[in-house]
Amino acid sequence: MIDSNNKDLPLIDTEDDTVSEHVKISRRLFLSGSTAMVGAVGAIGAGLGSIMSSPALADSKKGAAVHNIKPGELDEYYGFWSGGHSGEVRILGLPSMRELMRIPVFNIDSATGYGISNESKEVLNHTTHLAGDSHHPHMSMTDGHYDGKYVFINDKSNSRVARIRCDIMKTDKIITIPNVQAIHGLRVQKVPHTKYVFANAEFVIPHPNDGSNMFDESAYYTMFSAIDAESMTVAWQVIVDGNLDNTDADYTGKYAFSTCYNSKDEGLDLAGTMRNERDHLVIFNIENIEAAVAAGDFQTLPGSDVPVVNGRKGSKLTAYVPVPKSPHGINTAPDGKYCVVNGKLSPTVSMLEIAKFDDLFAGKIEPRDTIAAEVELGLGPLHTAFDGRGNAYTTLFIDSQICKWSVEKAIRAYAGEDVQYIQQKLDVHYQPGHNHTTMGETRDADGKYLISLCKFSKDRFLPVGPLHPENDQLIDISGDEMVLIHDGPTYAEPHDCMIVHRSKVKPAKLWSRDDPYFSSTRAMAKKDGVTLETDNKVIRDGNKVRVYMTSVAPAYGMDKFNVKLGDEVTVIVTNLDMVEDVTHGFCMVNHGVQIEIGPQQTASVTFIADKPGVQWYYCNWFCHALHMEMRGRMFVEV
Ligand code: CUK
Ligand code: CUA
Repeated sequence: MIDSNNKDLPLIDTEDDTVSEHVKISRRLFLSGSTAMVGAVGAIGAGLGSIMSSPALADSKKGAAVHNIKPGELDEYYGFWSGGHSGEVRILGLPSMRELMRIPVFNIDSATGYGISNESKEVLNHTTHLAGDSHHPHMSMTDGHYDGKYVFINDKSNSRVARIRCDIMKTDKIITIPNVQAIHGLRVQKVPHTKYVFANAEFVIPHPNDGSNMFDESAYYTMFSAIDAESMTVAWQVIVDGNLDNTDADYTGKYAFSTCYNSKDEGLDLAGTMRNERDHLVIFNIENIEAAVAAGDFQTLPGSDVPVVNGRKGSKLTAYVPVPKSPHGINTAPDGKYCVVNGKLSPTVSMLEIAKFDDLFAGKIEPRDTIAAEVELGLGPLHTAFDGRGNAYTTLFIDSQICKWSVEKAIRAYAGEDVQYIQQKLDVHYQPGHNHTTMGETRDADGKYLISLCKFSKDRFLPVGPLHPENDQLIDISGDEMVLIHDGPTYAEPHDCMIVHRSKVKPAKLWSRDDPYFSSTRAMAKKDGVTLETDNKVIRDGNKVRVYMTSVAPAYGMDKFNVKLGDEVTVIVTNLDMVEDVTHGFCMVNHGVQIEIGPQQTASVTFIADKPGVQWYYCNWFCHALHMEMRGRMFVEV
């Protein structure tokens, strides 16, 4: 998002006393506030008169895509939504926009016991923070197609990357990226398969960051990281010049690229980061980087053994292509020919021809020779999506519009031909960041729907207090003309989403009894001589008590057990139900203990028995007509 640069700038005219009357705020008023913001940012609105009006398409054909999915019918697509600073990931069905599931990732979740159960604490590495700022969910790929295996997501606020297993739809690994602060841009290697997850760290910090050189800004830098997708360890890091923002990869497997602002390192304040007329796209040559690491041409930094290579300007591992002002989104077209850099503080997007990158690294051409087109679209271009039919869709944050444009015509216009490359501008409500087409980040872009993730909903929904939902709008792009078909309120800024055809995802209906998610718990039971599937037993080990029980709706295998005041109690529940959708819970009243136990799952939770007497526990997931009766007593002896 535009976070670090524009957060202090007013988006609405607060002097106007009609502003507080929520439902009366007109789009016109909203936009006049935005215009003030343009002025504050700088003279970026100049010379745009010719493209500010929407070219109407007299003979346009509207698409036939629908939003309405009848009760009992299933959606065609899974949408994986970032939960922004809620720290979670959400699954929506498209086109209905129904929310299907929430996956806690960096946050605590009392419904599933994520952050409470021992298994989830292991995922969270026991020490990491139960807060997060998730931005970019991306599914693993094979040969440029989604493979339905994992979804990866970053946490900007605690510099982490998480992996979600798409069979159980649970977070199974989280790592903290060393040597950097604020992991923002994240994408996967598309070809030949997702060996690496690429992650940008946004903020520059001094090295070493031990307090010895805080004020020496020449010692500041940030890094690009490649994470091994299977082992979830950092394979290597690349030092760059400037601040990294977003990233994407190509369809050959050779290159990844990141938008990079403040690349002359001119400033750490708002004015400084916006000073350059041109910033950069940094291209990472994966083969060259791997070769440098293999040859031992790297350093390590204190506290980590990750190989760190030098990719500053002039290095053969990277190339810096100058592009207009504070580029933000970077998006590879599904045909693999171009990547589009979105100017943010410039009305332009730049298209780079990926086939020329080999020559660039061979020194045969200059960086700017890779530019296939650089065209003006409107104010505040942030992200671009593709329909697989040669059209691109760019969000215009300041204009509150989606601009649909022809890739081929943009190239011709840039070459000097008098051709209108803008096909249509559609008002969205309001201030869009990312936008996404169905399957549009893969070779399989099918051009059916476009999602516009709008940062402000303003007057679009019933007011719910000073905090408003965002507005995720569904747009039919199956015809020649974009048609807005649904407003979807969402909570806490989903920066990004991705839309996957349902044929690509095969979630499990029951847990597998040997699922690695609870392998540590199984190992503990084995040590205790307990068979999880049959035993109901209390094991005492000093002041540690392990209570093993089964559950079959509507009863726990044990409706009472005894402990002593002050014991550390671990309750391990194995759900023997084989019926899809019969999930049990375990909640110990007054102890902050709540966990989910899905069908055929084992889950455990540890707490201190710090209250004497009778302590009731009960099942908190509705499982049976006698669900309310699924309960028991812990007797705490003094
Ligand atoms: S970012 Cu928020 S609108 Cu974090 Cu992908 Cu562009
Ligand atoms: Cu078991 Cu409700």
